[in-house]
Amino acid sequence: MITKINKQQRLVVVANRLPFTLKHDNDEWRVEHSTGGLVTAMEPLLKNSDGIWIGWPGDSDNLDDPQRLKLLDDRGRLEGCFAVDLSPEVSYGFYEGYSNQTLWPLFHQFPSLLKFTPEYWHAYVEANRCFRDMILEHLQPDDLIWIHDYQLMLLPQMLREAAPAASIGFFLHTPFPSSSIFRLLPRREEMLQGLLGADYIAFHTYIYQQNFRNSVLRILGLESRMDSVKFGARAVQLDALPIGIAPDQFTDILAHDEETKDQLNRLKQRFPNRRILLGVDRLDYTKGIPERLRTYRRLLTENPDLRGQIVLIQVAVPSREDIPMYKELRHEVDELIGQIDGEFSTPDWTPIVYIRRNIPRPALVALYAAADLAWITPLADGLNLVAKEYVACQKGRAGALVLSEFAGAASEMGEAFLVNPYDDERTAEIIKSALSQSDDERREKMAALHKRVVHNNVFKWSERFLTGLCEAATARIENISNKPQALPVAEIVAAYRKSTKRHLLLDYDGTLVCFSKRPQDAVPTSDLSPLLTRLAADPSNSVAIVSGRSCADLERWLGDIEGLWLAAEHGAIIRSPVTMAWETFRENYSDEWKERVRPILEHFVDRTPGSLIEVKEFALVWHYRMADPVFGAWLANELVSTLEQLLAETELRALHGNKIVEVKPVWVNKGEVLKRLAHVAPEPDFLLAAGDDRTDEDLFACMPEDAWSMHIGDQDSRARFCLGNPKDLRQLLGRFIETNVC
Ligand code: ADQ
Repeated sequence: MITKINKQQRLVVVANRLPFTLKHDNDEWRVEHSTGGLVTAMEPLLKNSDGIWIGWPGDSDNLDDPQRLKLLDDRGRLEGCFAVDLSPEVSYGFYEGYSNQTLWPLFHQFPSLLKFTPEYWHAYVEANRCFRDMILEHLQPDDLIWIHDYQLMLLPQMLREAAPAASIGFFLHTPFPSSSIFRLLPRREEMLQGLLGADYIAFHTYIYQQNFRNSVLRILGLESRMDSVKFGARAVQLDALPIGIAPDQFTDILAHDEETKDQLNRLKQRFPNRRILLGVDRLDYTKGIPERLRTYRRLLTENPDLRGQIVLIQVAVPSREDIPMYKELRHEVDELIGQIDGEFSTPDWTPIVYIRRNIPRPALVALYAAADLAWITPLADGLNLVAKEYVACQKGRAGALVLSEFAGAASEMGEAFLVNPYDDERTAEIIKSALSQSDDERREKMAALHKRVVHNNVFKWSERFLTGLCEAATARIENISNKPQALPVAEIVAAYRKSTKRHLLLDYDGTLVCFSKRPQDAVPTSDLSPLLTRLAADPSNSVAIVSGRSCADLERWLGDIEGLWLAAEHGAIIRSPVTMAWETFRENYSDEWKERVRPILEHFVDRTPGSLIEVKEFALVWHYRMADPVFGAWLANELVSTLEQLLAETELRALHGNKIVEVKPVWVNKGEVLKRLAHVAPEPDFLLAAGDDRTDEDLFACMPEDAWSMHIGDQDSRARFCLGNPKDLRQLLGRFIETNVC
């Protein structure tokens, strides 16, 4: 199903950079327009929806200069571009610091280059806050917010807190690394939680999406489906959506621009009978430029016949030059090129032409069209647009695309010559064989690539993203209307006060007290026993603790409270405050089934380090909270299906709960406790049940429609109402007693 984007909705693009940079020279301020892929994709969308763009203008000095402010003000009014100003300290720590010395190396699998200082982190948080504030200043109710890239990963959750109803999408342009790399990141939990504020998160490739799911599981303990992850009450949709280019912007230049035609001719004249190999990159260590140069040296060393026959044109645009690593890279590249040119040059041939600057689009297009082979071998790259730009300019031509298998683009460009850039020997062989293939063979591959690049263009990409975002935001809104409503506290207190025959059924863990890492540590809080004592002492009340715990636990913690009903093991066994004896509903219950089931669970314990069996009177439970989460969940599914076959046509059921698989008779059900109380004290005029987990849903399902069923926490539930946490519930119970007293 394709949801059409509502034309009334305005698009708010949020990216680290605005589509222009502010420049200050000779006491004059001016704007320099950017022409990257993002600008190309977003500009038509913004025009169509009267949208706005929020970003950093690229300068941090003289922020209050009136001429500068006037210029920015004009951009806001006339073009809908609003600048987030950052002080020099914040912008350095945010951009050069945490973004580009912590996140960038780690996301590109260079953990040894990761640098972290708490000051960088604080600047990153502060910058994300500044972006949030600017968005809030301009936000309108139906806006679609599209946040871009790794610099703004905290922003979705910051916005969600400030504007809970906002439609928020996030696209990551870099790779998302495997969880074993991601876990090295200082402040990794905050980063994942920050992202999960979005309704919709998209990556370039399916692998990055799976890496993200894995990190969310291993670091936050959240299980997910292939395309969504549950975060609190919301489902966050996930997608793999490789960005495209605007092919016409390249082919039109090639077909009509005189300067381009001229440059193409000049290139042919300059290199007659020589094959052109082309590298185009930002000067970044992820792009694999030194590795490429070393491979080129090997190619020339091992193939003397190629000398004089080929030339490598390497275009590299300097970037992030305030970071020491980038300066070192520049020197390394300069040095390698000097060595290779020195070693192989002849009076009429230089093996490498090195252009270290940004070149205008017409010149770039001429190079793409002239190149016999594009050598695009990043060591890691989110996608790589250069590969697609080259293909766009090779329509009907016989160029060869040599592409690193570590560029995200490789997953869509199977007809390319795929290489591992770390293996210079094999890469050199593949380059040689690509050059020696017939034109027809190469043309055929290029035609297939070209078709896909044209089809999966940047406009399709943005349309798919916005469709995904709209669907995710709509699903969230529909979901909210089916959810329990916030408990009307004054109303329930008044109802309690008016009533004379009350039933209160309260779960224990996660409802009256918070969870602890070890179950034995979840002891009652100091206020709980006095509270329950006073509630149970009221002759109008029947108060029952309805828990999955054993009789022994409940007795140890709450057994001395007079008048309190205790229901252990999900209501399978109940202690009446009158007889003080534990009773079960079933007579003639036999637990000989445990002998059949237990060996199966033991087999799974043997296979799963960290898992264990808990033996209860009415249940056997396999716990895997301490096991590897992926392996544990996988085996849990296998265990449930094994048990389902074994237990078919018996009164036993296997349930996959929160890091557990529990086997118990089907009649063991918290709803039974309700019947039991009704038997002892029929027709209550105030009925309350509070719980937080799946087993409490059985109880909620048995409650009359007008009863006070309440879910503790904000997840989905059959309960009518929800309440924040155990402390809120204890406070509510406290208010019952006060009102009763006065
Ligand atoms: P980048 O790391 O910048 O982008 P890439 O996708 O290759 O990498 O885009 C580079 C762009 O700069 C291309 O459009 C190219 O034409 C241009 N360019 C490069 N060198 C140039 C030069 N010397 N002169 C002029 N133009 C030059 C990030 C991620 C990528 C992801 C993109 C888009 O790192 O993996 O593909 O975003 O999501």
